[in-house]
Amino acid sequence: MDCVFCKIIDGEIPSKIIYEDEDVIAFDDVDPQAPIHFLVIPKKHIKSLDELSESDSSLIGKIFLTIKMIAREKGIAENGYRVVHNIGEDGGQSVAHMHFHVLGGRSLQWPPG
Ligand code: DGP
Repeated sequence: MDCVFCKIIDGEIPSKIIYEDEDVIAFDDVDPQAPIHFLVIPKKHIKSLDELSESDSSLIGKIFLTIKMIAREKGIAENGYRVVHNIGEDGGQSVAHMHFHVLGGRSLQWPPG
């Protein structure tokens, strides 16, 4: 499958991996939009949450617990941070493998563009 994030999972494309287990992987975004900007993704190729099924519910829980763990490790939990999941064309999704952006380390503006 021609998926850039599957290639990161397989080690075909190098990345700065922060955390990895049998189900999820987290790595720094190549185009950071904040002092801390990493992505948490499932190893299973799922396009977005729009394609989730009941059997993925524990996987989603694991992704969010991974976000919490890394945010604490990186020291952004106290001041706060943002989790973003872009879905489809209007959502601004450019990589068709479900990923959660985690942004922190500065005050973030709202609303997004
Ligand atoms: P989105 O627009 O929500 O689909 O975000 C995709 C993000 O993925 C974007 O912030 C840049 C990041 N990205 C794309 N290709 C690579 C890559 O090869 N390595 C890393 N580390 N990040 C990538």
